[in-house]
Amino acid sequence: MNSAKSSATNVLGHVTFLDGRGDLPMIEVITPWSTAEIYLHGAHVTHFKTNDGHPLLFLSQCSRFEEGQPIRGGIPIIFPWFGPREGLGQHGYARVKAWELKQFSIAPDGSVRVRFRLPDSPDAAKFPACTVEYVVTVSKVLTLELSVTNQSKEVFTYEDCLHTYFTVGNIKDVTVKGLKGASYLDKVDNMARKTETPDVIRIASEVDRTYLDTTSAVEIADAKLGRVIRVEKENSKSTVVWNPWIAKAQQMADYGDEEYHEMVCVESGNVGSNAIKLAPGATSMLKVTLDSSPLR
Ligand code: TA6
Repeated sequence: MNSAKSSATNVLGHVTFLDGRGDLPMIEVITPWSTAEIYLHGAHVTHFKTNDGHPLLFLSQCSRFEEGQPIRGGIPIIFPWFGPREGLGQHGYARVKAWELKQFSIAPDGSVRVRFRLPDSPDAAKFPACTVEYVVTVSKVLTLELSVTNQSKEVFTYEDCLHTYFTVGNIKDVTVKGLKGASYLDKVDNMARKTETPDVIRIASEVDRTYLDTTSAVEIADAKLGRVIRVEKENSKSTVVWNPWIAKAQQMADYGDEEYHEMVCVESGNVGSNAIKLAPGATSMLKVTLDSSPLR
């Protein structure tokens, strides 16, 4: 049972600090338009729902909520590398660290802004010194801003990605639009480089594609839930589309065997050849805005 530790509120917006799943500290946000949940573990947004809509984010029923383990679903923060790295594990260390809550504010209209900072750690010491902050703004839409400042005297080359899991009614009734003409690496075909030719992507098997040099917004049209999810991004040249399908779903202990029917990842960042090369003293910010509207 969640136990409220403290809270702050104004006439329209509310922020409550709770013990979440696994007794990990969690922030519950209520605004006039929406609700959200954010864990300090990984600064991980696990829930966002507008008052008149269906939850936007998929969260596996089998997810772990424990130190050192990533949460399966919501919006994992991938930094400073994407994918596997020799001797260092998968998808960087940011998503399994306890981030520091630096500030939160409730605007007069009731929208809520929460700012986190990634603390130093032995993992971070293997990379050039940097300051990493993450700002989550909850209103009618969900806005995410991941900022990296290079505090070292050398160029810092890193990958970043907001690895967002979206809830869908049935994956077979979903189309993903916005990537036509983009070049991608196909992980289910030995990373073969291909070009997206159809107007929309339909998913009827495992899909794991890293689209490169694309700054386009992406729309997920969901016929069963009757909505379109829009993923807008700034300072992002890569988009990853992933659904594990049957075999991969069965291989993941923290993911239900049948959950592939009800989710799709559309991830926004800068990976591979799009990695960020950050000059000493410079700052780079990845911004993603998530919104949904009725399917016309
Ligand atoms: O973003 C797609 C991907 O790289 C897939 O290949 C799959 O590994 C997925 O990320 C999830 O990775 P994780 O380490 O969270 O199990």
